[in-house]
Amino acid sequence: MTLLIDSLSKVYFCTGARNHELLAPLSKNKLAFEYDERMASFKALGFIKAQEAPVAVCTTSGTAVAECVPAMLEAYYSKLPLILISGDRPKKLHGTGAPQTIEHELLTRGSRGSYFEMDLTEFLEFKMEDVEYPVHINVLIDDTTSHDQKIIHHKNLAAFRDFLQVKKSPLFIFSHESRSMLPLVEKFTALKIPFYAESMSGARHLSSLSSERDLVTLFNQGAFDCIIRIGHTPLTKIWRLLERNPLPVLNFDERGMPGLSFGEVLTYSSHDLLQSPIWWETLSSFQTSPLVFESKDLGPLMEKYPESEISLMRNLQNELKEDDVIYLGNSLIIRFFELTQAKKFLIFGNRGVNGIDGQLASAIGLAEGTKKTVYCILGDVTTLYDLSSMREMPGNLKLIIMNNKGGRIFDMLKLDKRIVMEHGLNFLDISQGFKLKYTNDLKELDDTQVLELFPNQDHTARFLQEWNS
Ligand SMILES: Cc1ncc(C[n+]2csc(CCOP(=O)(O)OP(=O)(O)O)c2C)c(N)n1
Repeated sequence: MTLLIDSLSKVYFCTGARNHELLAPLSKNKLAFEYDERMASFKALGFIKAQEAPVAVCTTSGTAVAECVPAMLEAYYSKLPLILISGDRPKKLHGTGAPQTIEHELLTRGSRGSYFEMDLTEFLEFKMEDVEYPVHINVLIDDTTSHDQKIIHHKNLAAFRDFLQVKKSPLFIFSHESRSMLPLVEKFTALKIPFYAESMSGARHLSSLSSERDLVTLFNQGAFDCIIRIGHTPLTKIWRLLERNPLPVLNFDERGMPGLSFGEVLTYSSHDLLQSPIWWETLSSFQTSPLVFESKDLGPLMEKYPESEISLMRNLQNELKEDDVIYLGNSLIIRFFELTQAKKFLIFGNRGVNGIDGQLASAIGLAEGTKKTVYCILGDVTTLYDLSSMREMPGNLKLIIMNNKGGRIFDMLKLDKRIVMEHGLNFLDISQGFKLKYTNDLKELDDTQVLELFPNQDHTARFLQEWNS
């Protein structure tokens, strides 16, 4: 019996970071690269019909797996040999709210004949014996280090007082919640305690740490002796670093989730904290010294690399007004927006499990629910994923596409070039086909419905290299 990784008539490989480790072993088969899992899994069904042989679709974690369920259902009721291979996060992160971590096993119940869960080594040796099609193989890929820290749930704010009692230099992070966190952060600023507020918190403009770069530098220098996170699972890189270099973490999370494999949790929202005397008393009696560090300024690099994606994002923000409603997509979009944000905006996005699916549709719903203009900023791959939503865009929605010609987050993560899915497409014809007014000139933003910007990849790469050095 041959190994699964050698025996497939075709693999539709859907791009993602979590399943990236599966790319090299699956490369012995005929490969097709895809970004849309729903489409890829239906293509697999067609290929099965033509070849009468098993075909696999390989996906990253999160909603990417859910997108394969329609094709799995069709395969189940048609008895077709479809194989869904999903890359997953390690078991210790399941149920914690860690980024892009959901219960894959639950998703294919009712649409599969067999289910297997295994680690990477077992996957490399897996032989398809006694399986009922369609099959779901979930591969747990562990890139964390092991430590003996635990998850502790507390019931009341006395735990906050106890936690802070022995700490000298905490880092406060305000991430995001189902509502704006601005009221809490506004009051917090008066305490003069250093903090980092992400864009999605609604209070980015107040953040005492102005860039994630400063935050990471300080973290790596050991400037913090603990992290206090308010809101849902943060976007910042610090959060991923913590899984490898654990510090004591206290979370105020309205969902009651640690977002990591360890940490203390209090099920409180920012609204609860705003009204809690213990929270304010504990903070006002806390002595902290100001952080001493040299903050780097973006200005000179923006002048030097005016066509970088970061510079284009800042130019775009200059055109927007305070309190404008912004919808942010993945992946560099939200990072570069946060990097360059100085104004107060009302910011929305889908940060629960970070899927790139349905982003334009969510922005359309947002626009349908408000009288204000919604500025939806998406990457090109994210826009391509949701093209049918362009058919009917409300008049108060402006779609701004940052077309860097592929999923450039994977370039930044230094992953296999093939999963960037570099392309030369633009959105002119499709916009006009849907009768949407199109421009690629930022100055015409007021008078258009689709604005497409084309960053210069070389400028972006050099900018980031110098910024991070
Ligand atoms: C449904 C789903 N499939 C796959 C992914 C993995 N993924 C994260 S970012 C990304 C590419 C996004 O590309 P683009 O929209 O062009 O933004 P850029 O990376 O260039 O900023 C992909 C495929 C995901 N998050 N969600």
